[in-house]
Amino acid sequence: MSDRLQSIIRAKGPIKKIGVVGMGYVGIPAAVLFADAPEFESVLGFQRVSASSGYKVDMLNRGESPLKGEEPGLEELLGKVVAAGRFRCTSDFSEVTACDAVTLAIQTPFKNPKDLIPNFSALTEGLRQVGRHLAEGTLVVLESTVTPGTTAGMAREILEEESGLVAGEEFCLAHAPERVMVGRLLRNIREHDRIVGGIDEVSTARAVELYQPVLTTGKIVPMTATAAEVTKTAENAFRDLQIAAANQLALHCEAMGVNVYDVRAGIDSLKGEGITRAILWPGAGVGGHCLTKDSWHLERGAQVLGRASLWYPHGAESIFGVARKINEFMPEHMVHLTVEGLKRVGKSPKGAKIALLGWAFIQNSDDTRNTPAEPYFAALREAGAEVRVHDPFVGKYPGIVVSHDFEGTLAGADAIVVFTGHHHYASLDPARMKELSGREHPVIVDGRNVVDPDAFIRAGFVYKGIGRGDKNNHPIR
Ligand code: SAJ
Repeated sequence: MSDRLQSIIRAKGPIKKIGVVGMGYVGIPAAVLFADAPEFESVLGFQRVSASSGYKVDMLNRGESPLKGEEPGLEELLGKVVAAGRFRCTSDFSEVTACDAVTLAIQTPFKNPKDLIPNFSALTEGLRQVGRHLAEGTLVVLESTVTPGTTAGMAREILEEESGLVAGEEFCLAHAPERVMVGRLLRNIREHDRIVGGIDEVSTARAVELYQPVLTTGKIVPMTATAAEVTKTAENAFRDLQIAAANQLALHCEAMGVNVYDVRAGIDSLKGEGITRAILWPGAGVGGHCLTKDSWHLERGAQVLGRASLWYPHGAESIFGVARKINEFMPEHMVHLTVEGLKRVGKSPKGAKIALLGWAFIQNSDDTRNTPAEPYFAALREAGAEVRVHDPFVGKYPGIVVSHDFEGTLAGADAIVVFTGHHHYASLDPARMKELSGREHPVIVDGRNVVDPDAFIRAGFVYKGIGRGDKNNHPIR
């Protein structure tokens, strides 16, 4: 515990002015919630004037949210705090000096999913900007998802280098990972428990002071900065692992001629004190910007921070890495099911017309980040098929024509493949779809358990479904 930092904080008094760097879907709700808390005086939103995001500064200062999609309560709250003069957006980072606390909510994608090297360039730039104008006694908090070791490592080094101040002695430093989800940004910040981890106890206490006022039902969960980084990456790695376990079980059930959904219901029936199975759902793959990268952040953290070499039983690969491989295999398996289905009616993918239903990575959303449909689309195109994409929520996607014309997409289709569980696909009519396809035995590949196999088999379809070992070799009607 640094007495020096403790006395600096005491002399500075309670947090009043807050800066939030990065006006995105993490920073904006955080900023307006801080601005609405009576414990604080004012909030500055910092946004660099980049080609892609510079427009947000004026938009936010007009009280308009630049975020797409429905975010209950956000626009009203933004208008309220702007009108009250409690929130302002700026691109002038020199105003950081006046802040008692500064949070950084800057995205940390992978340069490309193949090499799994995080792209920290935007975060690094934000840290340099904050460091250059950092005043003694300020609390700096990273909210971005980072590789464990980053806060007490790279972030600390940059802030100290730029400010000439010493973290833990002259300023506070912490990690408080965001748990926002599109469509419930404000609710998640208020209601989810908040992991808050400082590089030392004074920093943790100062960060608790910052976040406590914005929580309603959420509780603060204090720990060290590195433990907070591990928590964030691991909570998503565990979800990815659970999904991978369901996917591996589905593949086994296909091999054993069993319906994985019967097995899933059976496993789920085991209940009682202290018993958990939490079996999730098998499917066509795992997309999004969380689960596809956080396991690799966790692995990298273990490698970077792990002082001794990592020990796995008999040199085995990390279970989180294996889980990623299984989930990334599922789109390949969808290709396999499509090819097998076509083969049953004497066709090959070459020259086949495929109707791909669903491009968004998650049901009833337009979010397409890391969609598992993309590797499927590329593989089938590579095999010489014509793939037409339908998605009622997705407007456009680079290099892909996404149609909203369901019947047009199905016209002449040799195979119809469900990739996303949009509610539009929950009540598909086999007779109508067969008619639209114009084929005697069209193939239906169900990646999200949305169709009734028997209804489609009776209508003359060749059915293939993830985990449907009980149906995948049915006699063709
Ligand atoms: N998926 C499955 N089977 C499942 C659940 C999901 O295949 O049983 C697939 C989805 O189709 C999608 C991908 O996994 O392609 C991710 O789905 P998700 O429900 O995990 O949604 P995300 O990626 O938006 O995850 C976010 C995360 N939230 C944050 O990082 C703050 C995650 O921690 C949450 O658990 C998740 O939302 C949630 O529960 O909604």
